[in-house]
Amino acid sequence: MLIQNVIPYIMNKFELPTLPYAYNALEPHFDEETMIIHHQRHHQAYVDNLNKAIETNQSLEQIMPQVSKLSPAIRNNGGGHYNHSLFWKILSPSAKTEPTGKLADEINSTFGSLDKLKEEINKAGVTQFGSGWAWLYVKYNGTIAITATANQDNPLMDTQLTDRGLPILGVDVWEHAYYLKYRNKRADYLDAFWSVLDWEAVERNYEEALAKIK
Ligand code: MN3
Repeated sequence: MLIQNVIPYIMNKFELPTLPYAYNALEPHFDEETMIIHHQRHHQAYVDNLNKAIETNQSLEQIMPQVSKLSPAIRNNGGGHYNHSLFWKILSPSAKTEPTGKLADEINSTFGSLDKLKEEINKAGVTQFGSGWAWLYVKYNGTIAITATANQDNPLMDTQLTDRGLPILGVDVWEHAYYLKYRNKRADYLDAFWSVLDWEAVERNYEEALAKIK
């Protein structure tokens, strides 16, 4: 009996990351109940279903760029695990509210201002039809850009015909991310997102992305 309990555990390569803050830490912007369900049920389900579908020992970063050759279950659940892991890491109850340094300069030269960037990401999120994500990502030429993807796709995936690169900021616009508190008002949820987005984490992602494409 024991071995049957041990083997599935060993085969579970991917694990739900622990949140670096309490479920109620992002109140009142992101409510506790949504955070609990989003993390413990939605993200956990992506992890569990990815573990059932996975056939390789590769990392998520290795899987994403060749996802077109793999099963839809790996695309959907691998994307779900990757996207949510990034999402939790860029949120914080003590969020740094503005970027500084090189990323701030890049945002100003690309979009004109931080407010303009927020406007563009909000627009990408609101106009994404159905479920998906809005992204700020680093293109392989080192510039930054905004896009939106459907379902659990992301700019790393080779299923993306355009807008490919390394995500540094992602905002979940699936209804499960906001419906309990914001009902059908996705725009209000996107406005609230900026209050809990930690620009320090985005800056770290930006530096890491630049180092990877060098
Ligand atoms: Mn989600």
